[in-house]
Amino acid sequence: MIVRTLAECAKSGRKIVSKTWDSTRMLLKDDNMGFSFHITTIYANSETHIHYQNHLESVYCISGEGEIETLADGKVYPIKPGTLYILDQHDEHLLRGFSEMQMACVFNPPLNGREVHDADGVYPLDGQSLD
Ligand code: 9YT
Repeated sequence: MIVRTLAECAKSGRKIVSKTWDSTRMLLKDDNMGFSFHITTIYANSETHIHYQNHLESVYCISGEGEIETLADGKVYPIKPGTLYILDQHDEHLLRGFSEMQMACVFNPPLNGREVHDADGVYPLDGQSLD
């Protein structure tokens, strides 16, 4: 069994900081679970363009308020504590944080560790690992 805390993970190099978010990757590919698990902070008053063409992701909002817009149809869905959104179609989207949002995220296939979005909002499949 593996036990980790968010504080330990954040201190041990698992926290990746981007322009509009940071994410502590608590469970990664090398744990061999078939998915990765991250605690992500979306910054207040931010907009992030995301398109996970190589991954499926589900995101649960723990705290904060925002919205997600799917670009294919222009639909906008509010996000508040208790909301889970499921990107089952590799949906290209804009994620907006009105206040700071704490999110729990699961990725399949799992991330390696150091991935950040490229110019198209994509993570590569062969991202760099933490070590
Ligand atoms: C919600 C979302 O996708 N935010 C971007 C960061 C991502 N969750 C990650 O890499 O952990």
